[in-house]
Amino acid sequence: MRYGTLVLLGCAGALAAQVSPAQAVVPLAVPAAPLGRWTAVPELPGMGRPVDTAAVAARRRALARRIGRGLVLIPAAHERSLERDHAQDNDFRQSDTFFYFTELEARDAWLLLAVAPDSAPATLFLPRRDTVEERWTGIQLGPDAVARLSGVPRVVPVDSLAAYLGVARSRVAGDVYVPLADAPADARRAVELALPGQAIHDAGPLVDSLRLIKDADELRRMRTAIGITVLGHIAAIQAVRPGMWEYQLEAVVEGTFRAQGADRVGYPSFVGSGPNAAILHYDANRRQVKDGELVVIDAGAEWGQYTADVTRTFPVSGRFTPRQKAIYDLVLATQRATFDSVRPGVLVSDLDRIARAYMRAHSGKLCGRQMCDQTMIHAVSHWLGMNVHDPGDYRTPLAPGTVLTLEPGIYLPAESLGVRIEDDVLVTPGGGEWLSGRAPRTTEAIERLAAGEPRPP
Ligand SMILES: [Mn+2]
Repeated sequence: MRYGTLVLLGCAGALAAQVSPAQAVVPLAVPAAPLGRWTAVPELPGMGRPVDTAAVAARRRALARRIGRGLVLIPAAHERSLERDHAQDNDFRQSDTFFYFTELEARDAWLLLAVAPDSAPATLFLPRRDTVEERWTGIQLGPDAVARLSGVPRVVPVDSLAAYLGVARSRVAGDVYVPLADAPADARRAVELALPGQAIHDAGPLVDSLRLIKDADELRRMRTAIGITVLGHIAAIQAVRPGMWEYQLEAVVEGTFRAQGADRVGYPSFVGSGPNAAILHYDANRRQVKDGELVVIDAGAEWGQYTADVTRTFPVSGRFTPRQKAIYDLVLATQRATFDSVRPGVLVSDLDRIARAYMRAHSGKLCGRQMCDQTMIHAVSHWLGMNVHDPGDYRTPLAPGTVLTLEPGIYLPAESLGVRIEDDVLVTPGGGEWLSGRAPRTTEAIERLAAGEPRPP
């Protein structure tokens, strides 16, 4: 993607004071009226979660380095509508891009980065607190709390955003970046109205490329989400009995997620038994599980905006049949062979090829006339992060800090049999690290867990 020539932006008011003195910045007069004043509403101490201010500042600097010069505008998410959207368990989830650069869960906010070659001061634009609304939905993050949490000292009311941008536009012609795919539908229009005729570039690919390498704070969040997820899978393996309903297993998994502090599920939980185990994205979860069948559970908790993506397959009876174990062990060995190839420099397409080659070489007559890899109609891996299918160019070689899934499967609908094993793997300098390895993975470990025996450490 080409970004063309980037021209310096203007910086408004106190924003300009944050730009290095070496920069030739035209001071911009911001109209007084639209700025207004915050209403003096007391803020609850400790509102919002702690922000790793050093991490988010480093991410903003990394984006600024990629851009060189320009204005970056990143909108927060809107509240969802209970009537018009499928809000389900939450009526708000922050935009991933806004969260990446702020770690704030403020709604309807904007982040502005005024990017010059050696500085990129940030300004947060925040909705005014609405004390009437707060009686319905709770105390909102106000400017003091946001400045304290975020480490961004410049917090101004969002209704002054257009004035800020308009003044900048009147003084300096500069290109503007907005993460178009990860922005509310009306965000582009808002920028166009504030800056008529302004070329708007998509910041998405740049942001996505940064998000591919997880920093220490992101990995802490992912380890938390994955740790919670492992407990949910363990609880389901312990709970399953013939005659249960798939939704009851779903309740065990998701109940454990919530009991352990998950914010929500990272994606709809898949609980497929018997014939449903061979359907890839079955999430109705309405069937009664029967003795002798396998259950596939693909479920991940979200914590702190980051999600896990883990799949376990286990027998309703607590014991694998020889046939189920044979299929299971080929999937498991395929996953191990693929994991052994994880290291910096490798491509996801290499892993897919390695998985399929291994499965094919060891198929024998296990899957009848076809080779077992022919039943694996999905990719063996994808990026993981804030989104279960995290964005990012799949031509990017693995590097330390990349997190991806490894999820081979064999699906035999004619036998009402499906097996998928999915784990989350961190790429390290020397190879890979199983992040979800504490969820039992061998047939022996699963049978021990189902039998109520303590798991080996
Ligand atoms: Mn997956």
